[in-house]
Amino acid sequence: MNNALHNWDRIVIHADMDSFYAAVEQLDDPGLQGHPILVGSNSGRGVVLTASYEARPFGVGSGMPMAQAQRLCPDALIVPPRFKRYQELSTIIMTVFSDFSPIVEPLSLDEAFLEMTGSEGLFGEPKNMGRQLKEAVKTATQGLTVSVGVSGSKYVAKVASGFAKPDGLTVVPPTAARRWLAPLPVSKLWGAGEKTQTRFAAMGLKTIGDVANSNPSLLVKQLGNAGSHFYSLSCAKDARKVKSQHTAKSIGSEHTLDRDTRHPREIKNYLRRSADAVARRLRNKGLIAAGVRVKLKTSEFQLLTRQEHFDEPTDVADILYKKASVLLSAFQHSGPFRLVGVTAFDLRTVKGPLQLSLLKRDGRERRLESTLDKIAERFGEDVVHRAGDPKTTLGADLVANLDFLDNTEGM
Ligand code: TTP
Ligand code: MG
Repeated sequence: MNNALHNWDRIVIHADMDSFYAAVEQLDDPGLQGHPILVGSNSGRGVVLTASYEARPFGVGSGMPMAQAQRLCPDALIVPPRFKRYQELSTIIMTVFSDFSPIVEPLSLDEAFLEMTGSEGLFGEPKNMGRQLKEAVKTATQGLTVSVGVSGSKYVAKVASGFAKPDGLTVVPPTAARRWLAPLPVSKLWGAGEKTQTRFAAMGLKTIGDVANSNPSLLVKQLGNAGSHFYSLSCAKDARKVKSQHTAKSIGSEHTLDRDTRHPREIKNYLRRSADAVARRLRNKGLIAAGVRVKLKTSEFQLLTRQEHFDEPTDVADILYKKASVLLSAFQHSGPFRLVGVTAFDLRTVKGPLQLSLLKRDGRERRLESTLDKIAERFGEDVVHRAGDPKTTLGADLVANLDFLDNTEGM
């Protein structure tokens, strides 16, 4: 890692699954592999959602009326879509992406940008990042291929991912980007629809290089603000950031009691219930928490909180509870209290390499809790109790129970 890397101020990946719906159908039914297939409804006015790569040489593709596609490619098998299954695989793919970067911007079910700047230490040079990502997607999905573009901006990475489909890997170093774009047609300029393409043609501009070498003020005159946008893109200038999806900042569960209490044992029972609920929701969302906060409200409605970080993030209720119990003894106020709550904060996704050791260490407790999750999912939370669960002794005292997920707070 090496001199070549000095030219990379930024590293952006664009990843796009190959003929996604069709590839999923071929994955699940090996009988379809190697055959031209069209995913879509066979009914009179159905359209093709996507065509497998075996069908594409016949000129069929997304959006085409099914009847027309059948005429062009009579051997193609028509497969009705199974959206739930595509969603399932999309979740797997997006999880893989989040193993590679904390900043992932999904564009659709099968496509996302990944901000990879600064991750050379983990994945090596840009080409290696792309290779490893492709491999990880294939392994996680048991066979699907993704095409990957790696460059120094979103725009060039996006064009690059489409350059060598299917199963492509195209790396365009930022210093070579302008040269690399130059021979491509103006239709590859992001946002250039048919109308704009006609305008470019009228100006005698056929390739992206033609646009880059043209007079920018003339472009603005002809195309308005869009003119300067296209000019920047043609020069491989695109400073847009990869915008990661919003994730919850905290997950909490609290209980308002109908009889105020000052007994630590009673309060701890509520902490235990809240910790169980919070941990279950963390696991459902594939998140781990780096910190936990205990919240108490006094009879006079005074709100008190204590919080602390863990050595390592967790989604294990027992660990949340033990830390919450320690925090409880740090409160100066002796009650009585009318509300008890536990909140997990500083949340991260569970799948990063950092977490492997943690999951192993807490393996037994996690497995137990995951089993409880499944039982709760099937039969309702109320059937799941640990020994000493407050439900059995305090159930009647419980009047309100609020589980929340907060996207806004910054505590
Ligand atoms: P795309 O990524 O545009 O196409 P694709 O993955 O099928 O093929 P490529 O290898 O060229 O990327 O879209 C992803 C999925 O979205 C696609 O498999 C089907 C669905 N889709 C529609 O339902 N309607 C459409 O018009 C398009 C373009 C896609
Ligand atoms: Mg795709």
